[in-house]
Amino acid sequence: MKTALVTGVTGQDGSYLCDLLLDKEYSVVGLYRRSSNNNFERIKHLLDHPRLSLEEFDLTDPNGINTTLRKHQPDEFYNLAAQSHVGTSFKQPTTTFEIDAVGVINLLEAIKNYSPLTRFYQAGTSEMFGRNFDTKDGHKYQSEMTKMLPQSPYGVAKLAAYHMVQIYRSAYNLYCCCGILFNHESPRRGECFVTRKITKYIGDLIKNKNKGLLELGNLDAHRDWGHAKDYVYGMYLMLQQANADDYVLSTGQTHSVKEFLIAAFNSVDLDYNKYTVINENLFRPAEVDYLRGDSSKAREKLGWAPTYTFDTLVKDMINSDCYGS
Ligand code: NAP
Ligand code: G4F
Repeated sequence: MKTALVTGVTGQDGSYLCDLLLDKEYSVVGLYRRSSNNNFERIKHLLDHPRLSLEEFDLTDPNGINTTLRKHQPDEFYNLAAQSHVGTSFKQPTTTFEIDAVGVINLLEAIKNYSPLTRFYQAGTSEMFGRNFDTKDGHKYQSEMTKMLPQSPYGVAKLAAYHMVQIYRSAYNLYCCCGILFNHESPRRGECFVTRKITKYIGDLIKNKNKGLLELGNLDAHRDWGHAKDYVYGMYLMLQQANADDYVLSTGQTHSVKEFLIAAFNSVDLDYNKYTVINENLFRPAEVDYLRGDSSKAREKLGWAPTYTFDTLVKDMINSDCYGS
């Protein structure tokens, strides 16, 4: 039986990846950081699973990381933990860098020293491209070949980690991959991210729980939104190949925040204009305006393809927040 360690097990992707790995008969160790009210909401359906165990772990603690790697020497290690909110990274740049960049060095060192056969996945992001894009047939897109020019402390930290993964792969011959994942959402998405903020608001509205208007920032930014379930499958595939490499996962479609807002409100026959207000404080000091990924490499080499469209993603989130299904 294969063993996998998953950091960020309390987060959106960590929870879906656990579902997938347990379905594939792995023994999974979910790594979580201690808090005053350990919140296992997203994995509550798995807490009694005989092949899932949970252990305390913090990416900023090298000693604990060394102990964890030495103890388990897993077949696969998925690093999904991060300070993952771009807006917060402007307010907490040092913490973000400590977790998202130095934390990855801590992991790579532990794997090199104590478990060099472990296959390692690092959660990279389209935020690393920042404002940059390439153009093909008049369309803007980002691929593995697009130059990365991050626009946020989060993007810079993730780019540092991406380069460290490449260095440990070439210098020490470790099997380590970086997924360059475009935005992916789901009913388990954190409520501080714009898609879930919108669908949660609509759910509360339907249930007569809302007190005020929905405050939003920049509605003009474009994102390539997929479903987290599809994307964790791509992570898994990256660690099953003959050779380690880096891959973009994306749908290839892009929509503005305003388009998501309209689609979500339309799906319950409501007019978003009546319920939303722009709050300038929610604009970021620097913005990534346009993301649309070209995932040809993953489609060709991994056989990966998204199964959800923009419309079925919106529907899944709305159904969950409004009707609990
Ligand atoms: P998420 O829901 O915000 O989950 C982040 C996880 O990291 C949480 O479990 C959190 O624990 C944990 N964490 C934070 N700091 C930690 C630390 N110092 N030590 C150990 N654990 C820590 O994020 P997600 O959406 O699942 O994303 C998963 C990964 O993919 C992240 O690395 C993110 O940056 C990256 N990514 C996400 C997307 C996307 O669209 N979702 C796209 C590209 C890349 P708590 O529960 O205690 O907070
Ligand atoms: O939902 P967001 O916070 O996602 P963002 O910044 O694109 O980051 C997410 O995707 C990245 C991949 O590209 C991940 F690496 C990262 O971890 C995270 O999962 O914001 C999306 C857009 C932005 O342009 C933001 O300015 O929505 C805009 N927006 C407008 N109003 C808002 C709001 N974002 C948030 N969070 N809250 C608002 O009220």
